[in-house]
Amino acid sequence: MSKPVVLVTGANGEIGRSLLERLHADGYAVVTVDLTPLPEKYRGLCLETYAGNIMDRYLLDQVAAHHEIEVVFHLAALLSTRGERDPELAHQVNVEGTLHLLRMANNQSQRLGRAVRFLFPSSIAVYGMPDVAEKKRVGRVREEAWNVPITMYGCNKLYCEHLGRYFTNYYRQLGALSTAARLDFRAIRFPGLISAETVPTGGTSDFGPEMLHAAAQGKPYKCFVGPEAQIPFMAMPDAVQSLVGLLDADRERLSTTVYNVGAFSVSAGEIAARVKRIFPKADISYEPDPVRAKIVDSWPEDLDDSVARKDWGWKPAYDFDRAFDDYLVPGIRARY
Ligand code: AKB
Repeated sequence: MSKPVVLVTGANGEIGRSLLERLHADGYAVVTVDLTPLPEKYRGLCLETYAGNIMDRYLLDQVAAHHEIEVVFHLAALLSTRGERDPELAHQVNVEGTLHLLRMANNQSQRLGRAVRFLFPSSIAVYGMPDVAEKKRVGRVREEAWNVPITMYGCNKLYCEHLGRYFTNYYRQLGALSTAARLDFRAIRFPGLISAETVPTGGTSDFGPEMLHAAAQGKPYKCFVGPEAQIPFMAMPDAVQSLVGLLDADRERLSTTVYNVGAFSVSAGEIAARVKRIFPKADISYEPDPVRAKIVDSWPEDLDDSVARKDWGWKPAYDFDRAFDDYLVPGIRARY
């Protein structure tokens, strides 16, 4: 039997690289699209790699024509800080790009006569807490609360969650194709992610991974938020596990299309203290950027992921201690 084909966009990014290793190990045939060519190490894990833009509909049609894609992981996006620097571009990439992928996956579902599963990384950026006092008072947020983002990226992610739900349940509900197979959209709202392999670019939760990677390289780090700024974080293996866990979940067990996933919630100061325990010479100082700090303050302190736990058995393997002791420190020491 041939292996199911999985398309991964943004495969050369932070989540993408770790996900490729997992999909390859799980026996999928992986096809990738990314603006930049994949390094040799990752190309070897793929059936085919395309260097190109998700805004290029011709490229996507070509990819779909050559492969019977059964699963899409649409990871390509402009993150929150980058998005504030160029909001129109963020809208194009994050919303129009996602629309292209949804259209492609839906056409593919009709061609195959069954639902293509479409996995979408959403974010804590869809939430908008009015101020730090309210953020502290609320603590863990549920999916349906505080959906008033203050960044273009957050607005884009929230709208794309709705687009995915629409494509899954209502796409062309009045047309001749109203009974044709539709795609099966599943989204995860990620906290800030920390990887031992890669440093993210253009995000606002980047202070966590940047602090650690700078210290490991003996470089000074000026943190763009104050030590008290707190959001939830997750180690990359848990992020990959959550995507694969949701992919594998039976449709009947899913009560919604969008799920929070949590792991641990820590402040910038707690991360800095932890980093200094490992790298005692780490030179970490604080130079808060008022806008980036405000964005972090608008994100919840923690996520209520009880629906994901109940529906598809989500459970993180890494708390703060284990993330550092068993994953980040060994990985980062091997890397630098
Ligand atoms: C960002 O900082 O933009 C992302 C996110 C929280 O989704 N890492």
